[in-house]
Amino acid sequence: MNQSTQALLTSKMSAESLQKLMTINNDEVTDFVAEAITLCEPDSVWVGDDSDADVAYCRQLAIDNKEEIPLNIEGHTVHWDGYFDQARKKDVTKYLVPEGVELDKKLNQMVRAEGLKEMDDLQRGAYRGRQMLVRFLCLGTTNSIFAIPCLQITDSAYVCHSEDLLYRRGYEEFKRQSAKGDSFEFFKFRHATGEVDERNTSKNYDLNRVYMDYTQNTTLSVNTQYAGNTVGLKKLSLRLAIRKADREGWLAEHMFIMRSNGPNGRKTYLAGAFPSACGKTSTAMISGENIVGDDLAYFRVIDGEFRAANVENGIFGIITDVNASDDPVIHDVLTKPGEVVFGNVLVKDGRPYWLGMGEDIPLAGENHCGQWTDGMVGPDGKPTTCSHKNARYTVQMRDLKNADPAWDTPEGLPIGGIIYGGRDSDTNVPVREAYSWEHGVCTMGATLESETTAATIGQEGVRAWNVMSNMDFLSMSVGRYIQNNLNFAKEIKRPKVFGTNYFIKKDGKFLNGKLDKGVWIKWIELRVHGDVEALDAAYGKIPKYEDLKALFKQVLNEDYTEQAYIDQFSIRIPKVLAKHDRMKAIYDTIADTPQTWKDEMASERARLEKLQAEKGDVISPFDL
Ligand code: GTP
Ligand code: SPV
Ligand code: MN
Repeated sequence: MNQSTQALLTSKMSAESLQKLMTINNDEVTDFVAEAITLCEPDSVWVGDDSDADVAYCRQLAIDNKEEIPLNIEGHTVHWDGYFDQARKKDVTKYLVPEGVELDKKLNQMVRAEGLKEMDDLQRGAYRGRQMLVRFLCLGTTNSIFAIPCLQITDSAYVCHSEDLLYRRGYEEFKRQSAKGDSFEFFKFRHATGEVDERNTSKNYDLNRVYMDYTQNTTLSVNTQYAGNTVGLKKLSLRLAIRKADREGWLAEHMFIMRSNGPNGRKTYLAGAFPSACGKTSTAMISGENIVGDDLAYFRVIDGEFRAANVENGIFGIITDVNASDDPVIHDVLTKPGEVVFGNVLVKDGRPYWLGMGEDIPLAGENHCGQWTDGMVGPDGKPTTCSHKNARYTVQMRDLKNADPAWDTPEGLPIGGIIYGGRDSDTNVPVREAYSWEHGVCTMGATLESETTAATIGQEGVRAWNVMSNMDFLSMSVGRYIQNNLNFAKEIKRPKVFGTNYFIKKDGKFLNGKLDKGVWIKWIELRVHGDVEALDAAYGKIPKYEDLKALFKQVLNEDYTEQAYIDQFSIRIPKVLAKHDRMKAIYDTIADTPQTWKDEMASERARLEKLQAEKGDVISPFDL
């Protein structure tokens, strides 16, 4: 370290903080810290390690700073994001690309030098009068093949506190990797709160920016509080991880991982990709099954096996509709003492309330609008609700009673099935199985469509293509990403692939209850092991009536009628073909669409057209 850097660090931090930084002894770390000090001009700098005392410091600071307000129950706090900052904002989220480079026409990108200049201007002096916090964390289990060390710089204690709940501590990991001598790869995040109002929400939200400088494994964000834009290890890191995985031959996915419990104590691990707010947490939390992770999964081949690890250490989950009968485990955590951060719920007399909680909700209180009363119109002229639809909670895995005891295994868990699902009101059956890995990846993963939700800003309910539910986080060309998925399991025993749709409707009403997914998962578990037969529906294999009837009885103690089966599992060939047309139109514009994708789609179309010629447009599953 040169003398001026040394002088800069010494002038801003305590001897203790400096010592922590020096112990890591890595120039890239020191430079990133020094650069942030020079640019953002904090009053002081605090460096944290893995000690409980440092974790407690951030937690308390979030309360002292009023970024989190304590609630009545011990350990519970609420955090506010601004009215316009309730979700990820896609139009200001961009990749910074070197001049002349194009990642993919479908990705939001800008010239790196321009983006860096804009970000520097927005973050310059942003820490004045504030403390800069430096934290070391880890994606995946530390000291494992999945581990990616991460360095977070921010002036938000809420960001640090969230990361302490959601990720593994990483200071010792940095020390360990640093001690090996060679430089090692880690991710770096610099977030600046920017100017805030009395509720600690950004005044200059129109200047919210989230930029990925992937050439430096760095992300930069400013003028936002919503965790999806600020917590570096969540979606910001996913965008970097997808590129790292591409370089190293593994996969970084927007997926839950769960253990489904089969007959005779059999344990089957499943992973599933559903776009934001389409059921990952709800699936991983199904009663009687066990959660491994609910949002981010890394896949690696280890000793010839397809293995998956939860990248995270907690859940940043949607609170809407969480209630005692549908989600007993989460509901329990949210109503008992223990560490919980609520975001953008309604608070009245120190108690949180939210949409779909199954209780009477006060007609006034404090929420994402500020002081709120029922019937109030928001600053955008739109009607408001008691809590935001994308209101969330943050909790740790260790507090979940249904966490699989093996969830944190350093070598990950063996995957038997992969599931792709989206919000689809009129096309796909609730569950079907692909004929092969290639068929599944191409016709279920790469063609995933979903109706947009409140997890991103913009109109809801618009059908949008969302490849593997990773479209928002894709940081390279679509064709290459699909090819990587195809290649990944080439040489090994492949998981079976399934497509689900929890959201099929008839006459505007959902055909399934929220708990029905428990039945689809049990059917998937049985199919992974070939325990039940299935019917060929030309675009995959679907369950037989008698198997579902038995499973509905076993899982939900419900009688599943033939009519329900017909309504849910009829093959709507014109709708499926229309989807083929939409996909063809998209993939025709992609230069590097894999040949396998074209072949799989062409043979599926031929099978569907043949079935249509034989049996008509809409085919009852009893006629297959
Ligand atoms: P992210 O955290 O944004 O990645 O979302 P997620 O995929 O984990 O979604 P989550 O499971 O939290 O579900 C989001 C919303 O979908 C919740 O408000 C649920 O009530 C609703 N939902 C989940 N499953 C079902 C279902 O089977 N049917 C219906 N109609 N709604 C569901
Ligand atoms: C999602 O939007 O997919 C989430 C929440 O899981 S966040 O990424 O934090 O916005
Ligand atoms: Mn997500």
